[in-house]
Amino acid sequence: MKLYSFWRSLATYRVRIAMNLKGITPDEVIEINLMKGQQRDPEFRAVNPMMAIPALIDGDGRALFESLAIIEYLDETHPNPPLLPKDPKGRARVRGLAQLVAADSHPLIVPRVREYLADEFKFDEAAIAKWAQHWHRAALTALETLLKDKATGRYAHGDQITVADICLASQAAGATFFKVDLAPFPAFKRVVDNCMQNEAFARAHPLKQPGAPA
Ligand SMILES: N[C@@H](CCC(=O)N[C@@H](CS)C(=O)NCC(=O)O)C(=O)O
Repeated sequence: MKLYSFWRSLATYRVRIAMNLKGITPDEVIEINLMKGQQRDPEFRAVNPMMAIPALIDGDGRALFESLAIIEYLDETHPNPPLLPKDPKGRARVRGLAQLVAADSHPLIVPRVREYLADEFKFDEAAIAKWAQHWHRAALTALETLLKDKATGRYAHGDQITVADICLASQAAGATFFKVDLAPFPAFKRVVDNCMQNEAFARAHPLKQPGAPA
C-alpha cells in the first residue's frame, strides 16, 4: 500500500488515523510537499487529477482519492474495528458529521482556495486568516449543537470511535493551525480530547509526522 501524504494535510491525517485504528502500516509513504506546490507536479497530477492528498494505491490499478472514500474502503477491506455504526440512522448521523467537516468546512480553507484568494483577490495574510477562522467557527458552531444530542457519548456517536471522530480530530488540528479558540465549543472539545487519548489519533497527528515543525 502506498500513501501520498504531507505532515500538515488534515485530509491525510484522517486516513492515517483510520489506518492506525485498523493496524495498517503503508509499505511506502510518498511526500507531496504542499508548501512547495508539489500537488501540481505532472507526476502527482497523474495520480490524482484533483491535485490533492491523500491518495492511496492498494495493489494494482488507479489510486484511490478523497479521504472519506479511502476510509470507507479501508473499513470494508479491514472491518475491525468498524468505523460506522450498524443501524441506518446511526450511519447517516455519523456520515453527516463527517461530511460537515470534510465536505462543507475543510474545502474552504485548503491551500488552493487560500492561494486563489491571495492571487486573484489580493487577500493579505490577515484577511486569509480571518476567512479561515470564519469558516472554522461556522463548522464548530454547528458541530457544537449537533454534539449536544443524546446520541453523543464518550465519542461523537455513542462510545465507539467512528469516522465522525476522525473528522472531528482533523477539524480540531485545523483550528489550532488557524488559531481558533476551542473554549466556546466544550462538547466538541470533550469528544476530541477523548479521541486524543487514543494512540491511533495521537500518533497520526500532523505535528508528529516527519517534516513537521518541532
Ligand atoms: N475532500 C478532500 C480534500 C483533499 C484536499 O484538499 N487535501 C488538501 C490537503 S489537506 C490538498 O492536498 N490541497 C492541495 C491544494 O489545495 O492545492 C479529502 O477529504 O480528501
